[in-house]
Amino acid sequence: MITSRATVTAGIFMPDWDLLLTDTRIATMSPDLPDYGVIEGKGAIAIRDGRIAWLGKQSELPGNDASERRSLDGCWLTPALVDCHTHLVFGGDRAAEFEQRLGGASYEDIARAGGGIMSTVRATRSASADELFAAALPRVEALASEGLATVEIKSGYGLDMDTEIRMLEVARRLGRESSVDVLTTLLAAHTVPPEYENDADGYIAFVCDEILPRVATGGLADAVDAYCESIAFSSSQVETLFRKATELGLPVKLHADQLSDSGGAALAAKYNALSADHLEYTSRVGVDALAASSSVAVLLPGAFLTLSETRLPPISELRDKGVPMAVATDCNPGTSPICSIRTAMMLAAHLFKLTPCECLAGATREGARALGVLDDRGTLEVGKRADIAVWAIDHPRELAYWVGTPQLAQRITSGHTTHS
Ligand code: DI6
Ligand code: FE
Repeated sequence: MITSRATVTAGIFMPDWDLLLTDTRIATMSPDLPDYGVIEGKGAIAIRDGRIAWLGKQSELPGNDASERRSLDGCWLTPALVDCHTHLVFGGDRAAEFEQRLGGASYEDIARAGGGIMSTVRATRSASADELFAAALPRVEALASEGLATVEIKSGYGLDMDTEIRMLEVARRLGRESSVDVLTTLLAAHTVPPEYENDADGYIAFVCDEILPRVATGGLADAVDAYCESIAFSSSQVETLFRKATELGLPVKLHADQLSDSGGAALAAKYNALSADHLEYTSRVGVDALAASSSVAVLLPGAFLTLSETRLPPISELRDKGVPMAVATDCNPGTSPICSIRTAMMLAAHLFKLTPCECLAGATREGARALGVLDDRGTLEVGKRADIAVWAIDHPRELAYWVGTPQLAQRITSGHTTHS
């Protein structure tokens, strides 16, 4: 395919490309092709203005004229990775709780005793924007070093106006000052703060009447999330929040059925949520509701592992019903101290029995779908952002197989090489 900015000199077509990648194998992850969406044989990709201008078999390249031409010696190209669910802006850590849990205390016990999310809330409230930024930047760069170009970051450790805003501003700044594109999510409905003890309804009213409008006006969030659980918010409180978010034009998503079946998946589907996340306790009814919606099931094997969970998300039902499945880190100091999308992919294979192809799709195409940006990235297709990971591997199945090995040869974001 040929796009518009090309010149014809003396009758010869001259594609005017910025970067031409040749001698590659290409796993497009296109939903229109089977499995990895592989282009058979030697492939090439041409980039112009940060977008993919042409891709296909090298033998069919319509021209060779590019400002820079790079031969990749048989490396595989995939879409750059996407992490669609993180809480990576936070103060402090919870290593002491980690020890308590290893000693037998449950996550809920610790939360009810004032620890858990609330302990991170205290540390986050007392941290300045610069401190939060300095702590979070290495986490973003760690993800980038694995071939990632897009990350979602949630608020939810402030639970008051100033700190929720500060977290979202820090997340936006990470997007500006790192090499990763950041999408932000307001998760003020993460848990009930002490100021509203025994008044979850009052807190939801405060979030709806004050925090949400300010966040929407300031353009600080791309979506709104909530934690629907017995230790957090009920379905009807979440519905109140979702109605307000929808009214303000913000898409919603939900932490659903992580610790119990609270009907979260069906609730997410009812509000056309971008995604329903966790899903360990989702029932058949919940799976059917997701299948009838456009919501993505986001699987978070790091939290499953950390909480020593034994109840698996209904993977085969989701697969059989054609619900798209994303894989994400859930990077947070309590239930998933994992800042590695490759580790999340590996865990999804081992713990949830996703195929290596589903793991890669989950951290590329389906992650992008869960963020509402699949039209723009998540697969290698003409017109999409040139967010490309270049791998020194023999087959893309290796990406859910190894962790910690130096397989990433280059990372290209919007056409610029940011890791090589
Ligand atoms: N589910 C999770 O896994 C995280 N939040 C949530 O709602 C945990 C956050 C934490 O424990 O700090
Ligand atoms: Fe989470």
